[in-house]
Parts: sequence; C-alpha cells; structure tokens
Amino acid sequence: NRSTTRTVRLLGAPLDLGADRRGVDIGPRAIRYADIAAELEAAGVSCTDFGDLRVPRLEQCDAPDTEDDAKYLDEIAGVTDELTTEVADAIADGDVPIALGGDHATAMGTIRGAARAADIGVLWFDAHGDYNTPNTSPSGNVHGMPLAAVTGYGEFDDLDWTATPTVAPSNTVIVGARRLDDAERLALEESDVTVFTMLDIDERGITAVVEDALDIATDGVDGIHVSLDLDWLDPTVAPGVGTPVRGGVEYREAHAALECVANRDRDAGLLRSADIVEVNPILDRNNRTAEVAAELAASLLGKQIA
Ligand code: EXY
Ligand code: MN
Ligand code: MN
Ligand code: MN
Repeated sequence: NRSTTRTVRLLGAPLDLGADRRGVDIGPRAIRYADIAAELEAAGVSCTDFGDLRVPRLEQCDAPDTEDDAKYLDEIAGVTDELTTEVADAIADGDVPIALGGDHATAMGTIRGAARAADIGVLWFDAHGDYNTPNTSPSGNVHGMPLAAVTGYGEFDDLDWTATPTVAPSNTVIVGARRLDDAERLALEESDVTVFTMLDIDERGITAVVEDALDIATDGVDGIHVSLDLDWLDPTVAPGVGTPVRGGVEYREAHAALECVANRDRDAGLLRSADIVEVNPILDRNNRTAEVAAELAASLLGKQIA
C-alpha cells in the first residue's frame, strides 16, 4: 500500500505525423483546457506539467513518397526518442509520467521510457490493434504500428531498438479491439499478444475482462504501462478522434475499466506510466473528448467515487 502522495508528470506530445487527419497535435492543449490537472488533484495525486515536446511541423518535413510504407518514421523516431528520455527521467524522479498525445505513435516513446527502469506489461485500450508493420500497413500511417514496434514484431528499417522486444508480447494485452486489418489479425493470432475484443466485453462484462487483462499484463513483471486511445470509446461518447469505429465501450465501461486498474495499483503499486492519445479537437464537439480523457485519467489514478 502506498502512503505518500504520488505526483503525475504531464508530458505534452503534440505529435501528428503518425496519422492522416490533421488536428491531433492540438490534443494536449485541449486535454489541459479540460482541466486534467484539477481532475488528477481530485483523485488525490499532485500534478506537474512539463509542457510540450518539440515536434517538427508537418509542413516543414519532406513530403513522403506515395508508396512510403512508414510515413515520417524518421521524424517520429526523433520525437519519441526524446519522449523516451523524458518518461525515464520522470520515473527516476519517482513521478508517474502521463504523455498527452498526439497520435498513438506517441506510445513508442512512453513505453520505451517506462521499460528502461523495470520490466513492464502493457494494457492497450483501443478499437484498433496498432500491430501493423511497415510491410503490412495499408496506410503507411505509423500510429497503426506502435504496438508491433514495442513488442519487437516486424521490420522497422532504421529503428534499431525494435530488433528486440521492449515489452514481452506475453505481457501485452489489447482490450476492446473491433477493427483489425487482415494481416494484422493474422499476425496477432500468431503472436503471444492477448486480444480481448468488444465481443469478449459484451459476453463477460468489462470488469471481468480487465481483471484477466491485468493478470496477464502483470505476470512476472514489476509494473504496467496503460495506453489509452480515445477511439476505444464509442464515437457517441468520444467523437473527437481521427479513426472512429462504432460499437465501442460506453462512458461507464471505460471508467469501470480504469477503476479496476486503479484498484489493482492501490494494492500492488503497479502503474508506472500512461499515455492518453488520439484526441483531435478539430473533429470534437465542445471539447467533449478531451473532457472524457481528463476524467478517465482521474479514474486511472484512483479517484474515489464513494
Ligand atoms: N489499421 C489502420 C492502419 O494501420 O492504417 C488504422 C490504424 C488506426 C490507428 C489508431 C489510432 O489507433
Ligand atoms: Mn491506437
Ligand atoms: Mn485506435
Ligand atoms: Mn495469440
């Protein structure tokens, strides 16, 4: 049990080079305007904000050729390398870093930073698998590839660190998947990554699925990283995302899931880091998706509701 107050360190990652739809680079600001700091303080943690990482503007990058199989990968590698260092520093200082995306390529930095200090498992809350590689990706968009990269699957030319797994596939769990590409689905089946689909959630209920996911992610490791893609939620709840997929989790299910994680964390002190990604204010309505993101962060950090 923890007795001292924890500090969350917010790290803005206004990265939009991994996705096609413009606007996700404004995500960190929108989540701050939704007052994530106050939400976290209501959860009983203190909160410091280290501002935004520098991200090259898309207009200043060389345009990718049409058949580029991983667009802007070099630029993304530069940004996520910096994020890796920031996350590792935060953990070394005893804080819990939360990266505010930005597109989901952000997780290539947060997870690598978290894995520097200790062996970790990963909970990946997403409509998608993000398990494409440059060879399988139908879009060339790197936000569809970070989970493959961190589990050491596939070939990512210049990214040396992908040659070995940053996290063990057997400690990696996707929760809420409902749109996988064909090659991605096959690759996941052949991998040791666990995939819980929306059907699993419908049949068994969100808390049973998340308890199983926690058992798998925490088996034999020291901590976990939570990667929260807002398109995990149903688009009626979180409309401000670039790749919405109908049939996602409801507001209550999302909170229940993160409360399960918080309860386990309260007992075992597992949570090392998180990222909250894919909030696109241009596609949002009245900042609703950023507000949901801020509220979910509070549930993850153990906000007491009764
Ligand atoms: N699977 C598709 C692709 O690789 O292009 C879509 C990926 C969307 C990734 C989103 C953020 O989770
Ligand atoms: Mn994603
Ligand atoms: Mn997604
Ligand atoms: Mn499998």
